[in-house]
Amino acid sequence: MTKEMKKRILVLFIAAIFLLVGCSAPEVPANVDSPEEVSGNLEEGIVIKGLEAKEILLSVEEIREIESVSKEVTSINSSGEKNTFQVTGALLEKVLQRHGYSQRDLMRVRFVAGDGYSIEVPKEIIDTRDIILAYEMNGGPLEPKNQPLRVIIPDERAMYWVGNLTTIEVLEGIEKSQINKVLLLETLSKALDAEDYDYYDSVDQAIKTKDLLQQVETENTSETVYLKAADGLEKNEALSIFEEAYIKITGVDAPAFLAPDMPKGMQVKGILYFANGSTGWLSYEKARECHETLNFGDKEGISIVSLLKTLDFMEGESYIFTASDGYMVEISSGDLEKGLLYKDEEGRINVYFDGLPKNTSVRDVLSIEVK
Ligand SMILES: Nc1nc2c(c(=O)[nH]1)N[C@H]1C(S)=C(S)[C@@H](COP(=O)(O)O)O[C@H]1N2
Ligand SMILES: [Mo]
Repeated sequence: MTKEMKKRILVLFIAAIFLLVGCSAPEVPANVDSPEEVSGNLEEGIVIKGLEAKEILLSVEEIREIESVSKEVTSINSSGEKNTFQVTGALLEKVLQRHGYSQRDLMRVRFVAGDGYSIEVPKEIIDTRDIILAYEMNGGPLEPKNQPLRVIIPDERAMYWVGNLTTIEVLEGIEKSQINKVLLLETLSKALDAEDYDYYDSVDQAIKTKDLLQQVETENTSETVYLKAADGLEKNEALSIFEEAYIKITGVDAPAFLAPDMPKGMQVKGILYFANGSTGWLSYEKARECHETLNFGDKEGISIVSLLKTLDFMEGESYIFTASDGYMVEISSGDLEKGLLYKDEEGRINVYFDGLPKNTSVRDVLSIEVK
């Protein structure tokens, strides 16, 4: 068997596995074969998954036959800049209506591209915006990288404008579970192996997301990871994508969610926290940027109460603070407002309760949990 044949069989095998488990399309390794050879007819159309037991296949031709809309549309980029385009395409609503559905019935949708890019569109957008499957832009064909169809959601961020569309995944609605345990990324990182990670011109340190996720018992996990950046960006990422990536913990943009082969637009910089199931992972450094400073004597940090509010943390009668060495303290909810999370000269993150006995201070806090 030639090397080329082996490669080809490997690619087909990987594609078959992903089709079987029905998770979102993986990025095809750039150095193997081109995506067209793997997805075959997908190049000429799209697949809608999750609406019916069977996938709905739609050719671009069929989409072009649907009543078209031509509109001037505006996108917003990450720095708030606006760009205007003229687009022509079909409304997703019309496409869905042909199959007896309506956009408003959908809870969550994930658009998946052939180049490995994908993004989930939140319910608020599904409920309020037109979603156009565009095949023309500014009076001509789409740029080659965006063909054959590009999702256009007028007045929304360009990150939702998925080009090179291959799959529309209709996802089940989820009840966002409340966080009842939060781990401090900075403390946790010290106990985990970090790898060198090339980031533009520097070599930073990154931890496998799997190693972070493994810190909790897996019972309460969900198939989605929620990420919130310090600048306000919120995102849901598929667990299958999240767990194959890294959290870069040093250098510019840290903490950042990324992977060497992940499209840039899917990376999340300056993470405040992320959550899976009822567990959250928090960056103290970013929380410090997002909260007012609280001072007790010479200690300066953030209020535990306001931090837990930011996380929309579950309320309880008492809370357990655990240190990296296993030391544990239980604090009743009435005393929580006396709590300060701060960083000491040695870079450790500690909790201090003003006016409570000294043994309630926890050095090198690893987690906070509702009892
Ligand atoms: N297929 C695909 N679509 C994509 C992306 C991508 O990497 N691949 N990036 C998204 C992001 S994050 C942005 S900001 C815009 C960039 O659009 P532009 O390349 O037209 O400027 O496309 C979005 N759609
Ligand atoms: Mo982007």
